[in-house]
Amino acid sequence: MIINKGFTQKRTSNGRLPPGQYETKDFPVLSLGPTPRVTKESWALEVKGLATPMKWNWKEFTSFPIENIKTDIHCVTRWSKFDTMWKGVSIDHIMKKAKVSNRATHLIAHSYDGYTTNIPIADIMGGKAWVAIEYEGKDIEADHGGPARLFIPHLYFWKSAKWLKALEFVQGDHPGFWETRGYHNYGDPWKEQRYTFD
Ligand SMILES: Nc1nc2c(c(=O)[nH]1)N[C@H]1C(S)=C(S)[C@@H](COP(=O)(O)O)O[C@H]1N2
Ligand SMILES: [Mo]
Repeated sequence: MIINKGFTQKRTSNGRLPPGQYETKDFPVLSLGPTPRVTKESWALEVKGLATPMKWNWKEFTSFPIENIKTDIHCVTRWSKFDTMWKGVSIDHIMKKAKVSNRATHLIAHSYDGYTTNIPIADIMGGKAWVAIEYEGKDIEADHGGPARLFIPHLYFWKSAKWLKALEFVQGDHPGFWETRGYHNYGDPWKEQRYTFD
């Protein structure tokens, strides 16, 4: 067996960084408008569409099983951040609670600032997506989507809707805010799906 050490090392250090990305230790804020004022007291999460309609307040929602997630995140503006730590409720759990119909093919996430984004159901099931309620052991800062944001780390970060208000399960694909304004419909960082025709 031949082990080429240089090659192995290069692969290891690059293996984490998707093409066209650089690593940052900062946590930039990217929002389309001002940060909406959403408190834990005023926050609620609704489930609608092809599911049993549900609405949970903060206390109800945070009584669901909370998972720890440690993973890298990738923003379309080319920064990646390694080993970020989050706590959240899995979308699997939410889908089970709301008895989401198997006719649903996509999720539309709705936010308190009017933002929307679309994700295929396959990308939110099987421990791939959460409603995050903590970042690095603390409440999520308002600018980063607190009290609760969607968290789908295997896709570019614009799919992780901040100030999450509702999860709508639908049949068929309905592009969201950025997806109708030039961003890629799916957004896989490893395939560099940044813009519509990538
Ligand atoms: N509700 C809402 N969610 C949003 C956005 C937004 O403007 N509103 N911006 C998106 C974009 S374009 C990115 S890159 C990430 C940025 O998250 P951050 O500000 O925590 O870094 O949030 C996404 N989620
Ligand atoms: Mo973004």
